[in-house]
Formats: sequence, structure tokens, C-alpha cells
Amino acid sequence: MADERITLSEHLAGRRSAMAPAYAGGVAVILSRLADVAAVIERELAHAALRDQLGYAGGTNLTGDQVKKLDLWGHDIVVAALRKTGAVAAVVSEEAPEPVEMYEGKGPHGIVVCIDPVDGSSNLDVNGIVGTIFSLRPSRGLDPAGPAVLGPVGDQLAAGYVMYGPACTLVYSAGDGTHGFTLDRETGEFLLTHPEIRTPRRGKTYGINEGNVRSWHPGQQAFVQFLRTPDKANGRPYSLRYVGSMVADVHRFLLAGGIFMYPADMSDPARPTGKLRLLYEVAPMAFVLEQAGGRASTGTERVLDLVATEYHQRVPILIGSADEVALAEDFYRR
Ligand code: AHM
Ligand code: MG
Repeated sequence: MADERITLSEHLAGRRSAMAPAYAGGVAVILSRLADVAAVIERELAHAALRDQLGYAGGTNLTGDQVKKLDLWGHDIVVAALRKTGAVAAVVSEEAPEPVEMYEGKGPHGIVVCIDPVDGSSNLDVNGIVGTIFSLRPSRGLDPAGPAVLGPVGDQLAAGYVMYGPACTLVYSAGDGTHGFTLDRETGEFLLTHPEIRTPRRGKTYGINEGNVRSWHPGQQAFVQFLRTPDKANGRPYSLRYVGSMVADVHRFLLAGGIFMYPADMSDPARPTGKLRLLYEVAPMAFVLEQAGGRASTGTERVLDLVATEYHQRVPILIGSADEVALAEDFYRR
């Protein structure tokens, strides 16, 4: 059965005509290389405890998070692999304060890759699910290329993620639907298992870190209270599912419907702050979900209408089924 399935490389070749012609080759090369790196990351995760790769590396990143050994290792292998493609003009990574510029991919149709190599790293030491999230943007011939990603986040050439779970799953969109692949661990190939994913218009589940309830916007509090209030005829209460690893959480809502939320911390109403990063967490997930018929919002604005002003900018996100996201926005307006 497996050998009858379409490989990721075959799928990318078949979709070339749907991509912007000047970028199609670069997008395909980069996505194939990211898939190769994902297979390496997946093996390393499986052996991390055996190879003394768990725990902290010592030190913090620029946003003050303690850095794990696998965060740094993941950054290094991703950057090395992307450099080899010859199509990448710069990499914006969660683990580097400034973009990593690459002369190999400079030129009018170079591509900037925004990436979180190992997201959800608080799950690493408890053998929980983590992921890689990526977004490909045009460099617009800029040199240095990094600043090309500051601006409207809607202009992604492709975006996606890898989920390191019981199976290793890669989901991507290049603007022509959202497609899911599963790693065949025997051959190292990603095979098409979830073509043309469509997110249900409505779901039965929500995901949010409820420990933060006191710091939410009143509309956010009222929305979650609504989802928890029994009303059998209208499918409430919703069930709560929360992994604490964005890829695992969003993947559930992409396939099964419902809504994942990481709203702003409003403890200081004059300075609301999101947790998740726009360029390499929020915007790529928004692209993938919209291509599957879902929606992504900050609560008050469509995510893909946002404009990035900083590489590591944080924004709130409400993402999933179109109906639940629209309903959440209603609560924010009340
Ligand atoms: P990280 O980039 O430091 O790993 O943080 C991002 C992760 C997301 O994967 C997840 O959705 C969120 O943090 C969970 O945060 P919390 O532990 O506050 O619920
Ligand atoms: Mg992250």
C-alpha cells in the first residue's frame, strides 16, 4: 500500500503550476529539505534521553526563555540544511535574535524562511509532543533579506508544520489547499495521507491555558464561559483539550474542528501581550488553517491582515473552525 502513495517530492512537483512561477523551484527545494531535516529531528527526539540531549543548555534566549539543548541543536541543523538549498536568503529563527543572512540564496527571487525549529519545548523532558513550524516569504531582492519579512504577513509563499507525535506528520500549504503527509520510518519518505484537508465548519472542542483566566480580555472570559455552559440542543458544553504544544493543539483543531486560543495577557490593559510569535508560530498556522477553510484571528483582527514590525513580535491567536472563531470575535465586540 505504502509504495502506491504519493511522496512529498512528487506532490510538490505536481503542484508547481499552482505556485508563483519565479518561486516554485525554491519553495519545492526548501520544503523537501525541511522534510529531510524533520526526519532527522524525529530520530533525535526518539533517542534524546539516551544521548543526554534533554534538559537545559544553560542561558536564555532574547525573550528570556531558558534554552533547551534540543532548541539549539534544532536551530543549528535547520540553518545548515537551509543554507545548502541555495534558495534561502535569510532565516528568522526563534533561537536567533537577528535574521541569519545567507549569501547562497540572495537574488530577486530569494526566500526568507521564518522557523521555530523545536516548538513546545516545555514538553521535551516529559516525552510530550513537539513540533517544527515554518513560513516561506519572498525576500523581494532585499539585502540584507531579513527585513523583507517585516510587513504584511499575508504574503507567504508556503507555510506548514511537522508534528513529532506517535507518527511524524508534515502538513503544508503553498496557497493551493492544505495537505498532510506521514513519515514512513522505514524508507524515510513523507507519504500523502491527508490530501486536501478541510477543517469542519464547527467543532465540539476548545483548547486554551485556563490557568491564565484572570488575565484575559472580558470578551475572552465570557466566550469560554459560554462554551462551558451546558445547552444540549446547541452542542454545549464543549470539551477541553490542551497539550501545551501549539503544533499538537492546532493539528487537532485543523482535522477535527473547534478552536485553539492563546489570547493576550491583559494584566496591564494598556499593554496587552500575546505569547506566541507572529512570524514563525501564528502567521504560518493561520495560513495553513485558512487554506483548509478555517479561520485565524487575534480576537479583533484577521491574523493574515497583520503587519509584522519586529522579528520576534508576539500576538494573540484564536484559530480553528470558521464558526467558533467568528463567535469568539462576537464576544470580543460585545
Ligand atoms: P515555546 O516556543 O517556548 O516552546 O513556547 C510556545 C508554546 C506553544 O507551543 C504552546 O501553544 C504554548 O507555548 C503553551 O504555553 P503555556 O505553557 O503558557 O500554556
Ligand atoms: Mg516556539
